[in-house]
Amino acid sequence: MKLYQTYASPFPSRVRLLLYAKGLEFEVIEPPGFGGSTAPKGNYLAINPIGRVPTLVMDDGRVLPESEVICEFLEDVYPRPALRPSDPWARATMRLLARISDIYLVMAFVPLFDLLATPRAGWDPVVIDAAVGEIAAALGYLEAHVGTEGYAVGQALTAADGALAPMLVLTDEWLPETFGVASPLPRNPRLTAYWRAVQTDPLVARIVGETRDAIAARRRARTAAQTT
Ligand SMILES: N[C@@H](CCC(=O)N[C@@H](CS)C(=O)NCC(=O)O)C(=O)O
Repeated sequence: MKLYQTYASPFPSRVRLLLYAKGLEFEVIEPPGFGGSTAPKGNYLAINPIGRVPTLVMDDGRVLPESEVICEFLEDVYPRPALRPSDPWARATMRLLARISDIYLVMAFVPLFDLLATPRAGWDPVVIDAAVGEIAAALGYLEAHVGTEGYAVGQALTAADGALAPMLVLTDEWLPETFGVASPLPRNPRLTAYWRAVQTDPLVARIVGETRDAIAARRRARTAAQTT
């Protein structure tokens, strides 16, 4: 299997969590034109015309984009260890948390990602404040459903943890470091307790560490570009 992806991106990270958990071997390919690079995406668009990461390519050449669909596929084909609860309510909660993250939390970050492509001096505080407000609202939606027993759902790792953990790195670390604003996470006691607890899971810690390292590398690259 090949996974086209970048380490700083939240969507591929949730797929890596499943691949790690299930002990599957895969080759990582980082396509051009991501992470602030203006390089053309080139041949990658022939593999995934959507032009986003991740994309899973099977050994027989079959291509599967979209992180949620990839995770469901991996769960169907490699059911052990299970990262999808068997109880229907727990399973629905897992999907709900991932969906809230994708639709509300990730989308709230988009105006901030867009600012990164522009000089810092021109960053509009109104845009930043509005985005932080949307992020805070999305955290409130997660707060209403996140688990209280150490994981997003119940007492075991599920795909929802792969959706939430990289987004909480962005929320609690990248957002304050990049824009000089307070993290809105502490206003949500359940989510805060979840975030502290889930990082003790070694597989979550692995994708969190990879996300942090990739964000730091991008920050160094951006700083170097601005000072040259
Ligand atoms: N719905 C897609 C979203 C994937 C997505 O938006 N990925 C971002 C990176 S996290 C991306 O590729 N953005 C386009 C770009 O960076 O050029 C999924 O779940 O896989």
